Amino acid sequence: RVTERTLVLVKPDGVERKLVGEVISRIERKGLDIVAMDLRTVERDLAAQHYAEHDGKPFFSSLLEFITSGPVLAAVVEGPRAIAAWRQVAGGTDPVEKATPGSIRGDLALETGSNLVHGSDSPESADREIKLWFPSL
Ligand code: DAT
Ligand code: MG
Repeated sequence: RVTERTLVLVKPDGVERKLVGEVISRIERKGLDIVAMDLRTVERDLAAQHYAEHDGKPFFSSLLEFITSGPVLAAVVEGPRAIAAWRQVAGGTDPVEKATPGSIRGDLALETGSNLVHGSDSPESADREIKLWFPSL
């Protein structure tokens, strides 16, 4: 499969800090296409399903607290190798230790718990997350 889709989120810290335009700009500058986009406040149930792989980890409850704390921008983004391409643009999970300069997290975030953006980590995750967030697609 040449063309992939991935789920992108601008998390509540990114919306609060008015970085939605910055993130959209980086999606576009990378050459990726925006297929769907929606600003919404996340219910706890959706948050728990979205982050189900982290259920039981020490940071799980604070993660749910954080992701439901304000509006998020959710988008489906498409292009060749979109999943890896977006993970590269976003940067590694820890904005200081893992995210490279030039990435969103590397440039603009400081803490793992508030690292601005999400991107699906595999084709299976992308399918699952897109169905969860955009069931009509
Ligand atoms: P990513 O968002 O890069 O896919 P992940 O799926 O491992 O990272 O974790 C999801 C989110 O959970 C991550 O963006 C921030 C939070 N998180 C992960 N590990 C954490 C940790 N050790 N302490 C606090 N928050 C953490
Ligand atoms: Mg992840």
